[in-house]
Amino acid sequence: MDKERLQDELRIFRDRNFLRQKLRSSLTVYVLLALSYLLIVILFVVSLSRVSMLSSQLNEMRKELKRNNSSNDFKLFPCGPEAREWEYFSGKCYYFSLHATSWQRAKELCEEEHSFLAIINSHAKQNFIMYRTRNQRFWIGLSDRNAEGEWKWIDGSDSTTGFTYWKEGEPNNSDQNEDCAHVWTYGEWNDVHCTYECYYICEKPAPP
Ligand code: MFU
Ligand code: CA
Repeated sequence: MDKERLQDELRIFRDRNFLRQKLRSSLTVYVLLALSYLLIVILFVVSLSRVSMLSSQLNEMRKELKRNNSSNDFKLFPCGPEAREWEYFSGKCYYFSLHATSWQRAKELCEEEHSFLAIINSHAKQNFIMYRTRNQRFWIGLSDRNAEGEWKWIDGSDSTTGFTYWKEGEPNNSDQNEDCAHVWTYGEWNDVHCTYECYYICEKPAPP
């Protein structure tokens, strides 16, 4: 009788022990799992921050490169590396249009680009424009549309007192209706009707 009880108790003890051990081992597994999750999260956060650090460094390098490039390009393109259709000459920037239009429209198109129809006030400038226009008709900022025979530059300055380069026999106000000036063969100036369609030259100061 006593022996049986003893065996029973022994079995219960063994069972309990078994349970305790099982509990302990599964606890260890959970703790290990939690630790590895934690480790993964930490690794993830660390690598994320590293990646974002590297990408911001890369961005800085890119910006620096761009700054260097564009400051170098300013040597080649004094009118701005982003505005290469503007040509530099003696402190000014010039745009030679690719389309022909009326004098008034040309004036407006230059103004839309913060510039004005070219004013030719020196031999050097006249030569530059002659080489560049190659006998094609290009509007310049000269007209007598306010008072017949009083040729004025677009900035209001009188043209008769300064530099002129009229073709021989011009301005002739042909048909009594020629109030706008353009450069023509060998860059010489002629007056034509303002609605005639010519290419045009815009001018503006070069950026500092
Ligand atoms: C000349 C110019 C006119 C016009 C005509 C075709 O007149 O003065 O402005 O261009 O040639 C004969
Ligand atoms: Ca004429």
